[in-house]
Amino acid sequence: GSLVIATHNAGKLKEISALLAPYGVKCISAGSLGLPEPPETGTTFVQNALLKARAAAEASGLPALADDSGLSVDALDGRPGVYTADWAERQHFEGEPGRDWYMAMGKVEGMLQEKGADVDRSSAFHCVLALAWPDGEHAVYEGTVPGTLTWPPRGGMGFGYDPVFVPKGRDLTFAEIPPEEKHAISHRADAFAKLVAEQFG
Ligand code: ITT
Repeated sequence: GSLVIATHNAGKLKEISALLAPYGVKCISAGSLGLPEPPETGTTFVQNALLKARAAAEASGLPALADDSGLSVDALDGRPGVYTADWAERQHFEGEPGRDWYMAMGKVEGMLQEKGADVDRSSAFHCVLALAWPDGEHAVYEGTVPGTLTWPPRGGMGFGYDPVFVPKGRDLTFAEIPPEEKHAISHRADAFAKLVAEQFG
């Protein structure tokens, strides 16, 4: 059937469409339906993912999938966390690729460097995928990938904070790893595997 992808982030939309491709689901973007973006008033990834999925399911009358994700830096007590997009001033990844994300990555790096040269650079990406149906039914799936932050940014693939995130066990950043490989290990892939096992298994 059809599924509304309740995101206005082009990078996420591309990844979610690729992850769903093998399952014969017709993806309709929230943007193409002109759905408004609800304010992300939650304080957790789960709350924000559910809020976005429910709003899209109600407005469209179709099942909807939302993704709330972000980067948690150990030495910064988990920040930026649910505020990861806000740190880039909520500019979306269109028109001027990299510009606002560069600023946000620099803000994280600046805060890390203030902690000293031997600061712990451990970090993790988190992703919550929420499915909501027009009748109010819903389901959530959580995924994570551990890694470390590097500076300066490296690589031109992916989106958002990918150029500064080195997944555990690798030397390359997410922006230097081809999409197929990122999709095998990412926080989004981890959450997606759980969704697939339950919904398409
Ligand atoms: P929607 O709410 O419309 O989906 P958003 O960009 O506002 O888009 P979030 O509130 O979930 O989404 O913010 C998550 C941010 O975390 C996102 O904008 C990226 O900067 C970052 N992020 C999430 N997943 C990422 C990934 O796989 N690679 C790099 N950065 C990622």
